[in-house]
Amino acid sequence: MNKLNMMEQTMRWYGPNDPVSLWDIKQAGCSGVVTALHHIPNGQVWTIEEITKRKTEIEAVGLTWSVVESVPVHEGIKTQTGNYKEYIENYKASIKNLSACGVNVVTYNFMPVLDWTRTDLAYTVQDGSKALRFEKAAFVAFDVFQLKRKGAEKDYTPEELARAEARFAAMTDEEKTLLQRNIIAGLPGSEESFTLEKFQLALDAYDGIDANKLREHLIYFLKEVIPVADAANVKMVIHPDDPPYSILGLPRIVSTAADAEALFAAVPSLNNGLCFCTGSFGVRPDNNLPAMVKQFGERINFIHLRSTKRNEYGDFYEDNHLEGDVDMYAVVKEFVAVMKKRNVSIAMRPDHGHQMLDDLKKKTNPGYSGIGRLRGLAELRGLELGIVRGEQ
Ligand code: DNO
Repeated sequence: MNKLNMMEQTMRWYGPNDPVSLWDIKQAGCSGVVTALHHIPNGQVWTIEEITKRKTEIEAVGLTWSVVESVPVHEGIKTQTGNYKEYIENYKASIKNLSACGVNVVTYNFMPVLDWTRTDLAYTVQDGSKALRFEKAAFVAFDVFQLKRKGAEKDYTPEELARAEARFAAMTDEEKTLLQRNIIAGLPGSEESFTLEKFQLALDAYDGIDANKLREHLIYFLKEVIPVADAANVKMVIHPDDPPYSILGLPRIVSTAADAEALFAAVPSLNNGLCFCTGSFGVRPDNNLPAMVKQFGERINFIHLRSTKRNEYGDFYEDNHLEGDVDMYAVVKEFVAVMKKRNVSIAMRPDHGHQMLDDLKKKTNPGYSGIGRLRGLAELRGLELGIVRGEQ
């Protein structure tokens, strides 16, 4: 078997404070780690010294720093305000420094204000494990009754508003506080955390920035940084919006195949690539995931494998990796074909996992407990091996 054409198995590691250790990741069977220098403030340069320190730590247990997730894009770059030109220069310097240290895949996203968003971080599923969930009625309740965003009602149907009102009326004060915290206090990996007042200010910064304008800003950023990535042999991969549609009146521009096409048409270099997150894209029934893998195969340089289960109200929860709405078999089969054609191995990580077994007694990073991800990884590696061997 040609090992080169199999996915490189990795897990995200949040650094020295992560309750899941590098040894845990190694014992899960990974060869690589996905991490970031979370202690460096957004917008500042990642120095060679800091990168080397982290890299040495990872290599000490025999793992590789395969992918950076993420070098965050400062809000100033997204809104093109303040010192954004300086932040772009700093971003370029970080790309060069990462390359000098041999770290050549860099993830980022361009979601305004919030990174990934959920309303419930401990949704108990049928087997007693806990999953992350986005409940539309709770989200609308936050927007309309807690944040009291001006004009929010206009973004929802009368049915959605009625459901949100009933949902909010039935919540205890404790539940209301928790809901607000889940949405704005920052999930692991998000580089921002807000109070309600600061949150409104952050939203206000997008007054007058619609999807077209935001896309212009992203393309401007890409035209600046991709030539640097080209020279440094760094693959930039953008993570899709999660959930993949506009929220809180904010534009979101990496939700569909057409969105991705627009970015690649504007900046054709293959280093302008995609982090293919099945859990994010998969929330939309109009995204055909295997077809998207085929279409963007030459630009996908990092893979997040996860499945969600949606209902008719716009809610979704994170299902087991081989269940839910994502046809994981078809997606992995398409990736096997892509890697064979390109003769490469693309890094993947089991994206999120349920809190289960012994982890239910521990404090874990929502979505990033050890055992749930180990279950996901074990299932996914078996799936891939079955496909590859079946095709021999
Ligand atoms: C959530 C993650 C995201 C992702 C960023 C990439 O679990 O997939 O936070 O890291 O959007 O920049």
